[in-house]
This record gives sequence, C-alpha cells and structure tokens, in this order.
Amino acid sequence: MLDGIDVDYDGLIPNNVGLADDARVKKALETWHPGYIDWWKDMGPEGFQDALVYLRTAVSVDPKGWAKFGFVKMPDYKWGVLLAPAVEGRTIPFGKHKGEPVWQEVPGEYRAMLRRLLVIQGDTEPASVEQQRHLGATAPSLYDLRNLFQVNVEEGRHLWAMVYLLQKYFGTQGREEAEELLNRRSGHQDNPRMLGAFNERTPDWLSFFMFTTFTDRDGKMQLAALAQSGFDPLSRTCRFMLTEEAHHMFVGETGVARIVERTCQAMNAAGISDPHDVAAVRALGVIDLPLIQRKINLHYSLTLDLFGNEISTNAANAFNAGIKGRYREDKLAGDHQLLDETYPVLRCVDGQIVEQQVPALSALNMRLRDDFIADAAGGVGRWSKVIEKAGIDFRLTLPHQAHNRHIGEFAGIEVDPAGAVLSAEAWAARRDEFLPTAGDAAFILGLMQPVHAVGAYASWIAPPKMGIDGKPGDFEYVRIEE
Ligand code: BYC
Ligand code: FE
Ligand code: FE
Repeated sequence: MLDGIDVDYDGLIPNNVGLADDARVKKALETWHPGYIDWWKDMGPEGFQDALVYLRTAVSVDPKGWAKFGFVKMPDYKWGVLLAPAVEGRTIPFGKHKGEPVWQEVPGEYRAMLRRLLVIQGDTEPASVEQQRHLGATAPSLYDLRNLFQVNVEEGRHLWAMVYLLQKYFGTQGREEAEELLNRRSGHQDNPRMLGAFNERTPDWLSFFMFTTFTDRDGKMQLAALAQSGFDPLSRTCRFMLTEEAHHMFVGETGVARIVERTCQAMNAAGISDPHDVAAVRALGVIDLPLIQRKINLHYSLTLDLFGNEISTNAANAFNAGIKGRYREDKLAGDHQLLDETYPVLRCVDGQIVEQQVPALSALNMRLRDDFIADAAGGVGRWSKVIEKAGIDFRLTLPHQAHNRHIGEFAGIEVDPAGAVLSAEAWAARRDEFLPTAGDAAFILGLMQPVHAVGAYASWIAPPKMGIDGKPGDFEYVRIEE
C-alpha cells in the first residue's frame, strides 16, 4: 500500500501519486516519455550517456531518508513524480481566499494564470540541462563530473514534476504545453527558452558553479513562493523539489569556494600578495580573484533579471488569487493579504536610483528579490572568508542590484558595481573592469582540461572537504568506458 511517502517503482514512471490507478494520466505520461528520452539523449550531457555514474535517486519523500545512491547510466535514471506528503487540514495561507481549504483541483478562474506559471517553471529545468550539456568534456575531477550529472538528472526530474501537473490538471492544453517544453531550446534563434538567463551560455566550470550558486537559488526562491500555493498539488510538488535544490546550491557554493581556496594557496606558495597582479597569478594555473568577481557580477545580474519587474500586476494577481505567495509566507506576521501595506522599492527616476514606498501587493517580485539577495549574500560572505583566512587583501562582494540589468527599472541605465550611474561612454570605457571579457573567456577555456584520474583535481580547484555519500577521496564517481 502506498502511504504517500514511499515511491512505487513497479511501472515505467516511479511515483507516489497513485499513477497505477490513474489510467488517463499514466497513459499521457507514458506517451510523453519517449520524447523526453530522445530529448535527454540529444540535449542532455554530451559524451557520457553510457558511463556509470554514482547518482542518488529518490526512493521516498520522507525528509529523513529519501535517497539511495548507486551506479546508473543516466538514460536509465528513475525520473519519478514525487510529491511531499499532504498536510492534513491545510488552508490557503494568503490572498483573498485566505483560510479556505486548499484546492485539490484547479479553480476555473485561475486556470490560465496557473498554467503560465507551471510552463515558465517547467521551461527553466530542461533549459539548464541544455546550457550545461558540454561541460562533461572539461570536468576538473570525477567528483565534479558526478555532481554535474546529479544536478542534470534532477533538473530533468523537475521537468517531470511540472509535466505531471500539466498532464493531470490541464487536459489537452496541458499535453500541448508538455510537448512544447521538449521543443524549445536554450539559446535557439527562433524557439528559445522563455526567460533571459536560460538562453545564456554556461561555457566553463566557473560559470557552472556561479549558475548553481545564483540561478539555482532563484529556483529555490521561486519554488519556495510556489510551495505556499493554495493549489495543493503544486505546493506539494515544490516542497519536494526544494529538497533537491539544496544540493544544487551546495555544488555551486562549494565549487566557487574551492576555486578561491586554490587561488589563495597558489598565491601564498608563490609569494604573490597582490591579487591584482593578474599575469603572475594566471601563470600559476589558477583563476585570479578579480576575474571571479567579474563572473559574480555577470551571473548575479542575469539572475536578478529572473525576478521580473519590480512593480508587477502579474505578481499582485497571483498573490491575491492564493497561487504564489511570499518567501516563507507561513512564517511571516501580518494579515497575509497586504491590502494596506507598502514596501520600499528601488526605482529609476530621471536616470537616478531612488527608493519609493509602493503598495506591497505590486512589489512582490522586488520583495522576493530582496529575500534572494539576503540569501545569496551569505554565500559570497563565505567565499570572502576563505580569502581572509589566507591573509590576502581582497573581498568578493555582490554588485549593486542596478548593475548590468536588462529587465525592470534599471534596464535603461548603466550602473557600476558600486551603484554609481554611468554615462553610456563611461560604461563602454569601463565595462571590461566589471564583466568577463573575451580575454577572460580565452584564459579560462585554456584551463579547462578534463581530469579523469581517480582522486585527482585540476590545477585551479581544491579537492572537496568531504566525498559524496561519505565516500573516500579515491572513489571512482564516474566509470567512463575509454
Ligand atoms: N525574461 O509582470 P512581470 C529555476 C516577462 S529558476 C523574459 O514582471 P511576472 C531553475 C514576463 O513573463 C525559477 N521575460 O512578470 C534555476 C511578463 O511577460 P507577459 C523559475 C521576462 O510574471 C536553475 C512580462 O515580462 N521559476 O527553477 O511578475 C536551474 C511582464 O513582467 C522576464 C519561475 O520563474 C525575464 N527574465 O514575473 C534550473 C517561477 N521577466 O506574460 C531551474 C514562475 C519578466 O506579460 N514565474 N518577463 O508576456 C514567475 O513567477 C514569473 O513569471 C516571473 C516574472 C517571476 C518569472
Ligand atoms: Fe530545478
Ligand atoms: Fe536546481
């Protein structure tokens, strides 16, 4: 008997949603499955489809022990449909339906809104896999290669999560959207992914670690807001996705920390104290700290764009409807309706950055972005601690939120990382101080040589403090047939 915690592995699609007794949805998902596998083989990790990878697979949704580890070929990974357990007596936590029982079916009036949010969320998942598909060729170790693939298969599962909701609750339209999710392509000229950052390139491992630090953290924030939803199947889906998301940010944050650590070690060993002596640092085969800062500036600003406009009626409507809440809505004080509250928003007025109080309902994207910034600042602070401990005079920081923006209030002005507004000429003259350059890209690509020996690491990254699943340093995380 399924109790909603254990996962049924009998059919093609592991699940804890009783798929065996839901012939219509089971058939729809089984019909979608071959297209998904084709997409994975075409657009998933290139060159490693036959390798045995030490992956974790969900076998339960019990927070205390939901995963088991084992060697799997990625196309055979058990992508399942997994919902966190229902909370008995749960009521809608916010908006105009606050206090009413949560919905188990889609309310007709919110159908279009919900479908749009599911499609946008679903679209980002395969997009990230597409963006990362060439990275296997240049992995700095088998440990990192395995982590990349773990992230990739879980993003694939996140696509399944959204496709299940579309197939189960949105009929023919849901089926069509599920098809389209397999057809759009990151960076494609005519049929791109929906949101800006998911059409950018992830050309090297420093970018991968920045992406998983910042962009996956947007995933965390958006999923946390959707986990508050009055549409209970969405809430339960997102709650389980968040348990996986934590690992993606771990990969990113520790990845950058290990790069920073290695750079500091090499500088100290060579007696280089000036982090701005870039030529000397690069000659050591490590990545200079100013370049790491430029990568932060790029990936952070691209990710801020994912929160949409500072002032948004879409966001207000979704909140009022009880569909998308605030970060940790259930832990916040107040009336959870925001009818009389205001919120401070940074705006662009006559080319200058000013703070204004606006109705809190219209500022929900800004508010989620602020929560994101606070969360992201913690990670960057930990990177700076590594530098401080090594005794090197340099700090990594988050740039000003108006820096390098293409969506929202600041799309029309140029702002340096410290927050000063620049003329177009000054921006053009100084852009290469702020953001990665063609020279940076060439340097990093030169460093990106694969390391496949067991227990070995590339020159530019320190080994991790601990193995995955308690494994020792010489564990063969990926068995590559060569
Ligand atoms: N690019 O009223 P606004 C993840 C559009 S990451 C292109 O501000 P709203 C993951 C917007 O769609 C999390 N277009 O919009 C991470 C709207 O268009 P329409 C993904 C953009 O709705 C790593 C118009 O501008 N999940 O999971 O308040 C690896 C007006 O804007 C962009 C979600 O995002 C952009 N950046 O806010 C793997 C959650 N920004 O409809 C996975 C679901 C805005 O007028 N999405 N536009 O034609 C949402 O909640 C909202 O749609 C957004 C936008 C927050 C994205
Ligand atoms: Fe995801
Ligand atoms: Fe993720």
